Amino acid sequence: MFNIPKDHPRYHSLIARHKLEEGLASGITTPTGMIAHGRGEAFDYLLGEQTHDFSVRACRAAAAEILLAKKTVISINGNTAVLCPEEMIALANASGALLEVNLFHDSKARREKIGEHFHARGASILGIHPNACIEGLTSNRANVDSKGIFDADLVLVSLEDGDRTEALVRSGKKVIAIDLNPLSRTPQRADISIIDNVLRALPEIERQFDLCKSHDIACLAQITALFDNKTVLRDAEAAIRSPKV
Ligand code: PTJ
Repeated sequence: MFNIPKDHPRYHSLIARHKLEEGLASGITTPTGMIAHGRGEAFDYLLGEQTHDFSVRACRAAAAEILLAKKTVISINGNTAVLCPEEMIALANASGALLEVNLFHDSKARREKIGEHFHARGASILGIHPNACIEGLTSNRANVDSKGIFDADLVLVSLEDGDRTEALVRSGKKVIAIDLNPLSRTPQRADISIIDNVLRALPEIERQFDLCKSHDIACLAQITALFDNKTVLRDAEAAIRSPKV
């Protein structure tokens, strides 16, 4: 697809850049999404572009929460739509979670393009015609689907701004956040913060879901009760401050 040799040491990183370039050209990704990605790349570099134990712990707790939740929604934005549609669809199919588009730089045209992008991969998504509102949130991210995020008790967000995470938590929902920056407001406010690249985190949640799905409710509840998000954030910051690169 892209002319990058598979043995190139930065193969995955270059593929991700090209996907975003295509997403920008097709109108799915917003121009500022490129800046957000660049910031993420810098943190990923310091993390050695690998999944750490603090991410695995958070993915395990996330899987347990999904199994305990009544309705989980995976939120899609213009970056994740092009970076990892297959990974989001795979997790939704494995776990029964719903997919919903939710954009900061919102437009009907972008929502529809993202809907088509998922439709072409055999998945239907909510949020194309938002008809409900998250209270106390002034950005476009307040516009949600009454059958999706509005009604969910658990929402998985990635590459987010902190405002919506705060508003979702205030409205009584649990939030799982995937973000490479442990100092960002989103992981600081979320219930479960996965400090990892969304491309690695989604398959890891799916792997943990597979391991946890035979557990009974008491065991799942114990996993979530023992999970400590503050320790995850502290461990992630320590790893970034002492990079092994
Ligand atoms: O498509 P839209 O209109 O909804 O807009 C999406 C963006 C990403 C532009 C919007 O949500 C935004 O401006 O995000 P921020 O506030 O820049 O936050 C993005 C966060 O995601 C930062 O903390 C980055 O470090 C982090 N990040 C970037 N790339 C990745 C990432 N985290 C995980 N995996 C990545 N690949």
